[in-house]
Amino acid sequence: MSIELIKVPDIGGTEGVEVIEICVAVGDQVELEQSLVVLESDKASMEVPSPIAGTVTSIKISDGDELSEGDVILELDTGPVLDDVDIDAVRSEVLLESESESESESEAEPAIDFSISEKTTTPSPSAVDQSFEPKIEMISVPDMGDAENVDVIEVCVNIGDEVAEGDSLIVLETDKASMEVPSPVAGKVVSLAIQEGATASAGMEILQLELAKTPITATEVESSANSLDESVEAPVKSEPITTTQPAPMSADVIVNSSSSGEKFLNSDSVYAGPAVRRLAREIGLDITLVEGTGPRGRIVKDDLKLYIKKALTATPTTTATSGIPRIPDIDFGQFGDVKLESLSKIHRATAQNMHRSWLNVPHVTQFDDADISDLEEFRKSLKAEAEQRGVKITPLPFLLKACAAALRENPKFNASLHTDGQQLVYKQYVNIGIAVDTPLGLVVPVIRDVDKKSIWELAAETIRLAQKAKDRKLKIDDMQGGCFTISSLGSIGGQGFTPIVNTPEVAILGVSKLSVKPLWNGSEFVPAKMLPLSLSYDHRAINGGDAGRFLTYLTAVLADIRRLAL
Ligand code: CAO
Repeated sequence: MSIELIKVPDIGGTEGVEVIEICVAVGDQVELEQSLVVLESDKASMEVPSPIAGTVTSIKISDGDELSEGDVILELDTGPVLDDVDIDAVRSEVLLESESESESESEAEPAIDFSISEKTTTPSPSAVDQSFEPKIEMISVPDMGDAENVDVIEVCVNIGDEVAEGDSLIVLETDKASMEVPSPVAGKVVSLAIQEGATASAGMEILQLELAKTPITATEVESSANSLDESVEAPVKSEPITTTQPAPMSADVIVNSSSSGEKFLNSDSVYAGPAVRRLAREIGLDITLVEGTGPRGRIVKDDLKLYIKKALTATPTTTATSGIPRIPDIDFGQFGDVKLESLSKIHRATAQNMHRSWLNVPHVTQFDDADISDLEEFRKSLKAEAEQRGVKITPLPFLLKACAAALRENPKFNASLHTDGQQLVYKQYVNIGIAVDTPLGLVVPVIRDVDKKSIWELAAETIRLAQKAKDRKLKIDDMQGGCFTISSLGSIGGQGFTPIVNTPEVAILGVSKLSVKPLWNGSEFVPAKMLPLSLSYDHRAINGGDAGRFLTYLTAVLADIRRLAL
C-alpha cells in the first residue's frame, strides 16, 4: 500500500479559496483526472483533478474550508510501495515506453501540474506515465471595433482553471458597454497576462491555455523522468505557442449599458464558472433563469440550489402569482452599515400566513365608529368588582361578546370558504381569536364558545391567553379552531387600519384607539367616546351589504350593550 497526500495545486497565488464541493468519499476509487474537490473564489470556480488513480483513504477537508496552494486535500492509496530498485526500474521503463510511444505517435495524457508530498510519494508507473507535452495556445483580446484601452473590470479565471469553449475569461467595460470575452477553445489556464484594473486593446494577450494532448519526445521524457528526484511534478512545456483570438465582439456580446450600473450581459453570456455551468447542465436547469448573488451577479452553486428549492416548494398559490414582478435584491451595505437579524420562527410563520392571505383573498375593509360612551361608563363602574375578582376589565371582553352576537346574527361571517370554492362551511360554534403582540411576533390564541361565556370569563381568559402567549407557552390547540379574529391596537394608538384576514376565516375586526368626538344627538353636539372599527372581509365569501349589516349591528350592540340580552 502506498499512501499519497494530494494537495491543492498552484491556484495562481489566490489564498483562502472556499471548498464548495467535495466530489469523492472515503473508499472511492478515483481515476486519473477525476474531480476531487471544487474550489471557488470570488472570481472563479475550479475543479481539482486527481493527479493519480487510487483509493481515497481519508479526506482532510470539509465543505466551506478555505484552502491555499499546498494544503492537503486527501490521502490516496495508490497500490503497492516500490523500493528504490523499483523506482529505477520504473524510470528506465518510462524512458523505454516513452520512446516507443513517441515513435508510434500514440496519444498520451497531458502533464498535470500538481504537488504530491515528497515524503509519502513513491512514483508508480501510472504516475510517471502522466508526463506529456501539452499544446499551449495564447488567447488575446478580440477586435473591439474602435475601442482601445478598455478597462478590465474582471478576470474570471485563475491559473489552473479548466475552461470550456464559451466560458468567460475577462470582462471589459467602456463608458458605454460591458462585454465578456469568451474563450474560443476549451483548455486549462496555464498563465495569465492580464489583471483586473488594467486596460486592454485588441490583440493584447489575455492568457495561455493548455489545449490538446500531444505525444512528447524521448529527450523530453528523459528530462521529465530525471526530475523525479525532486518530485513527480511534470513540467508544463513551453512549446511553440499558437495564438487564438476570440471572435470579434458582435452586437450580442456588446450590450449597451444603462446608467444604473446594472449588469448588461445577454443570456448567452451567463456569468458563472465551469463547475456551476456543469452542475446546471447535469440537473437540466436553464442557467439563464437563475439570478446570481455572487460578486457582480455571478451565479454560484447556492443560486442553483435556491432556484430549485424555490421551484420545488412553490405552492399552487405562488404558481398562480408567478406573474408578480420580483422585488430586486439590493445590497443595502452600499448605502451604509447594516445588520442582519434572523426572523423568529413565529415571525416567519406569520409572514407566510399574511402573504398567503394577501395573495389569495380579495380584501375589502369597511370602517365605522362605535359610540361606546355608555359602555365605558359601565366598564369603569365594574373596576372595583374586577379587582375583587382578580381580573382587569378592558373594552376587549365587551368587543368579544358583541362580535359573538354579530357572528350569530350574520352567520356568513362565522364561516369559511370551502377549498373547492363552491361552498361555504358554516360553523355552529363561535370561537374568536385575539391577535397578541409578543416580543417574538404576532400570535393568535383562540377563545372558545365566546357566545356562551360571561364578560368576566372572557376578561379572565383574555388575560390568561395573552400571558401564555407572552411567556411562549401557547400550545397548537390554543391557536386552532378560530372563526373570526379581533386585532386590537386600541391600547397602542392609531385612528384606523386595514387588518389582513386570518385565513381560512373570512373576516377580521381591527380596533383602534377610542377618542372623544362631537356627536350630533338630533338637537346638539355632545361629546362621545368613539371607538374606530375596521372590518376586513373576504369578498369571495361576503358582500358589501353583509359587511354593512354586520358592522351596523356591532356598533349598535356596543353603543347599547343591553342589546346583548335580547
Ligand atoms: N382605546 C383606548 N384604550 C384602550 C383600547 C382602545 N380601543 N383598548 C384597550 N385600551 C386600554 C385598556 O383599557 C387599558 O387601559 P386601562 O389599564 O386604563 O384600563 C390599556 O389600554 C391597555 O390594555 P391592554 O392592552 O392591556 O389590554 P387589551 O385587553 O386592550 O388587549 C391584548 C389585550 C392581548 C390584545 C393586547 O395586549 C395586545 O397584544 N394588543 C396588540 C395586538 C396586535 O398587535 N394587533 C395587531 C395585529 S395586525 O398586525
